[in-house]
Amino acid sequence: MSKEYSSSPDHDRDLVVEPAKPALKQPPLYKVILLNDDYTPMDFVVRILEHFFAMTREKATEIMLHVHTRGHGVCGVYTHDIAETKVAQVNKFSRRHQHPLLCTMEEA
Ligand code: TYC
Repeated sequence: MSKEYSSSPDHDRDLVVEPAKPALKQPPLYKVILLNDDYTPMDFVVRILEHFFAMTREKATEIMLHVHTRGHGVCGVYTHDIAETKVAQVNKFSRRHQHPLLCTMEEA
């Protein structure tokens, strides 16, 4: 290499070296939310929470009662596609059983 283009310490003085940006970042997370209504039976909501969110009977009952008294509640936090799938599964299952239960999602 010629003298002019060599990277000897003499020629590096004006270079600013930035640290590399991390190549990966955490994906955004979404809360899956259950909404209260006046018609869906309590035991149906408990069944949903057990089946689609792998809750114990006790945890499912606690969340159902929270939704019943407060109007809405979080069933779980997931990446976008998993949250979307859970919402679709719950709403489809509820419609199939002719209940108005609504499930939705929002960024955590
Ligand atoms: N409020 C309903 C009732 O009294 C029960 C219920 C709970 C419905 C939670 C929806 O997300 C819900 N039968």
